[in-house]
Amino acid sequence: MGRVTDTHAAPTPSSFAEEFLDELHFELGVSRETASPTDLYVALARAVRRHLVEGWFDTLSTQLGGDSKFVAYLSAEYLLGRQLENALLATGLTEVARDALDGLGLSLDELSEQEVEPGLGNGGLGRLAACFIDSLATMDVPAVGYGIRYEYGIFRQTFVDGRQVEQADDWLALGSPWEIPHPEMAVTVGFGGHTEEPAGTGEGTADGAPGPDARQWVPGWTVEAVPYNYLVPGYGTRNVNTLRLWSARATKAFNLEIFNSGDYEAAVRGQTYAENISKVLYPEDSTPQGKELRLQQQYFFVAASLADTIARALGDGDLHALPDRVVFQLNDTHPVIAIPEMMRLLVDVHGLGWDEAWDLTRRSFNYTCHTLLPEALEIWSVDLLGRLLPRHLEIIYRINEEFLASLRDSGGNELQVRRMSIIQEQPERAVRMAYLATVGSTKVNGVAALHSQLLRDAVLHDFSDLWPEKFTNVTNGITPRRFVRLANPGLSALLDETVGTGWVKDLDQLRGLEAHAEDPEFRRGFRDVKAANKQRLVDLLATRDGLHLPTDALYDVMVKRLHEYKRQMLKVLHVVTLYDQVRSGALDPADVTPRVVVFGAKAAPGYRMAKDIIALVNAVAATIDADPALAGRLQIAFPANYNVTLAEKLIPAADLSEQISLAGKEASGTGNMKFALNGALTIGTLDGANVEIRDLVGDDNFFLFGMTEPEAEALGQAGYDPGSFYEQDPALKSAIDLIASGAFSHGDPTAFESIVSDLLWKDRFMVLADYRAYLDAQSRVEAAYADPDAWTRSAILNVARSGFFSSDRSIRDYLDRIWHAPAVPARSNGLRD
Ligand code: GL9
Repeated sequence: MGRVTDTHAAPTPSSFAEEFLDELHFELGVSRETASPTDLYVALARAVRRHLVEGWFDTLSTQLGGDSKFVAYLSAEYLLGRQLENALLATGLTEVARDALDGLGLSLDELSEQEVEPGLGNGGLGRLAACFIDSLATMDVPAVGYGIRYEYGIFRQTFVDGRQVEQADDWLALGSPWEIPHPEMAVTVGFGGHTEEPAGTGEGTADGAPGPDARQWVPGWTVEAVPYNYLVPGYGTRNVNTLRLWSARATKAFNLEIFNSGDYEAAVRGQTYAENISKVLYPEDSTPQGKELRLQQQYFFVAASLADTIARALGDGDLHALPDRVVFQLNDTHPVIAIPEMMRLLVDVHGLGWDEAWDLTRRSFNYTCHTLLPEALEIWSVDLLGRLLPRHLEIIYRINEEFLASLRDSGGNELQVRRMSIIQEQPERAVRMAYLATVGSTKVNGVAALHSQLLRDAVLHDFSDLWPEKFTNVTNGITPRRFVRLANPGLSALLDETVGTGWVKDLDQLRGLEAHAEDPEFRRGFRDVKAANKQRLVDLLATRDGLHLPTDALYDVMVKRLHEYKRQMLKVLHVVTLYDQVRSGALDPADVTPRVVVFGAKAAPGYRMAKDIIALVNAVAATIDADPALAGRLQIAFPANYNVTLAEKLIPAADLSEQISLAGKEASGTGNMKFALNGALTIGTLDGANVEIRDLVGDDNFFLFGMTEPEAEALGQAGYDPGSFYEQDPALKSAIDLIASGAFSHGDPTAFESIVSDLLWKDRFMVLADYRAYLDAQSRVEAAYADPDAWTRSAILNVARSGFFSSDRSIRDYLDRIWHAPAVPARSNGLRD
C-alpha cells in the first residue's frame, strides 16, 4: 500500500510539500534536481487532486446511496480551460501550495503556466458547458457531464504572413494529471450492420421475451468507449461532481479476428479506424459538415453515456422510475441521437411497449438550441444515418410517422405536415435533428430572451404553435469563480473589501457596489485595478506574442470566433476609417483617442472568408504599425491562438467590449457577460444577451447602435443593396476603396478582393447598413472615455448590475423550469482507508 495522505487535518505548507515531493519521486520517478518544469507541474497537479478525491467519494456515496434525481448533461464539447488554479481555489489550498513551493525554491505561478488547457470545445457552446458543470457542482446538484475525450482539441492557431495556419493541439502529449481512466469500465458501442426479427426466446434482450415492438439490431462492428473521469469541484462546498469523457478503443474481438486471419496490417488499420472516433474535435463553428465521423462521434458518446446513466440511475431498479431519477439535457443537437437510442434500449433491449417507452423517453429529455442560423441546424442524410445506425433510422421513422399522424388527426394540413416532418425531403432526404429533439423532449429552451422569442416566432414556429408550453428561455451565464475570482484578483480583492466575500457564490451581492459608484476613493481603487490588469496584459503579450503596447490607452476588445455574422469586418472598417482620416489629413492624430484594438479569433479551417478577414486584420495592423503618424494613437493587437487562458488575461484589461453582431443572429453570446462583469462597457447591437445586459446595466452605461432584428429582417425583405450604402457614405466608400486599392497588401489590389466584392454585392450580415451608426457610437465612446470619472462610474455600475449573468442563476433557472432535481449536499462518509 502506498502512502496514506491524511486529509483529515488541514494541510499545511509542510504537509503539502511532502505530498508534492511524494508525487514527484514515487509517482513520476524523478528527483527534484532532474525534474523538468512539466514534471513539477504534474506533481503539483496530482498533489492538489488528492484533496479533491475525498469530497468526490463522499459526493458519490451520498448521491448513489439515496434516491436523488440527477442531471445528465450531454455535450459534445467542454471548453474547460486550465484546471490547476481552479482546483486550488476550490480546495482552498492556493496559499498553502504557494508557501510549500516557495519553501522548495519553486513558484506556483511559474508551474501553473506549464499547464496546457484542455481545449475540448470550439467556443461559446463548449465554454457554457464548462461553466454549467462548475455551477452544478457549486450548487450541490447531482450531475454528471458526459462528453468526448478528444485526443486533439481545438487547433492551435498561428499566423504565417498574416494568414491563419492550424496546428494539431496535442494537449495529451505529456498526459493529463487530471484524468482518471477506467479501462475496466469500458462500454461496447455498435455501428452499422442490419436489423432483424428478434429471436422468440428473448435472446439478446435483458428482460426476457422481446416486446411486440422490438427489433434486433445486429451491428456490423463495435468499438469500446473507455471512460475518463475528471473531478469537478464545487466552490465552497464538499461536493465534487464528475465529468465523464469517453475515449474510443478497438475491441478485443475486433482485433483478434483480424489478427487471427494473419493480416497484421489490417488489424492495426482496424484499430486506427476504431480509435479515430475520439481523435479530433471538429473545428466547425455554426456550419456542421455532415461528415460520417462526426455522426460516429455523436452516437459513440451518447450510447456510452446512456448505458452509464441507466446503470447509475436505476441499477437493477424499475425502468418506469427513469424520469424521476435522471434528466437528460441535450446541449444543442449534437447528442440528439440519444432520443432514438433511449427508445432502442427501452423497446429492443428491455422489452417495453412503444408507447410506454416513448412516454418515458419524452419525459426524460430536454433540448437546448444554441443558434439562429439555418445552416447551423444539423441534418443527417437518411442514407448515411441508415448505414451507420440502421435501427435508429427505423425508430426515427416511426417517431415521425406517429407524430405526423397526430398532426393530421388534430387537423393539421399537408403543408404543415411537410414543414414539420422530422424527415426533410429536399434537396435530399435527411433527418432534421432539431425537430427530432423538439418532438422528443419535454422542454425546449433558447439561451437568451430574444433568442428564445425568435425560436418561437421563426425557427421552431410551428412547434411552438402546437406546444406553446414546451418552450422556455434560460439566459446563459458564466461562472464568477473562473471569470472574476481567478481571472481578476485585483477586482476580487476590491469586491471582498467592499461587499464581503459572499459574491463568489451569490453574484447578486454585487448590487452592493452601486452605493460606492459615487465614491471617489472607490473609483480610484477601481481604476487602479483596471490599470494593473492592462499592465499585466501588456507584459503577457510582450512575452507571448512579441507585441509592444501602451498601457495608457482605451483597450477596445473583440474576441470570439471569426464569423461573418459576428461582423469583425465592421470593427475593421472602423479602424480603417480612423487610419484613412488621419492619412488624408481630415483628422488630426492629436484628436484620436489613444486606442488599442485587440482581436482574438479562430476561423474554421475550411471557412475561406473568415480566413481572409483574419489576413486583412493582420495586414491593417502591420500597415498602421508602420505609420509614424499613428504611433501611440492607434494600434491593432491580434495575438494568435485565442483561448480560455488568454481570455482570462484579456477580459479584465478591457475598457470596451465589442458585441456587434447583426441583430437576430447571435443566439446569446457569453463573452459579452464576462466583459460587463469585469467592468468593460459594451458597444453593441440589440442582439442575443446584449439586450438583457443593456436592460440591467442601464442604457446610459451601454453604447447601443444599429438596426433591430425586425428592422434588419425588413431590410432583407425589401431587397438589401449594400452598394447604395457605399455610394452614399463618403467615409465608408473611402475605407473600402482603400482596402481595394491594395493599401494594406503592398499595393496588390487582388489580395482582399473577395472581401470587398462580398461587401459590395452581398453583405449577408449588413455590415454596410450599420456602419454609420457604429461610427457614431464610437464617437460617443470617445466622448465618454474623455471623462474618466463618468466612465469609471459606468464601469462600476456594469459590474454591480451583472450579477444576473452568473451561471449559478442559469442553473437555478434550469432547475426550476426544467430539471426539478433537488440539491443534495455531500455527506462526509469517510471512505478513506
Ligand atoms: C453558440 C451561440 O452562437 C452563442 O451565441 C451562444 O452564446 C453559445 C452558448 O449558448 O452557443 N452556438 C454555437 O454553435 N456556438 C456558440 O457559441 N458556437 C461555438 O461554440 C463555436
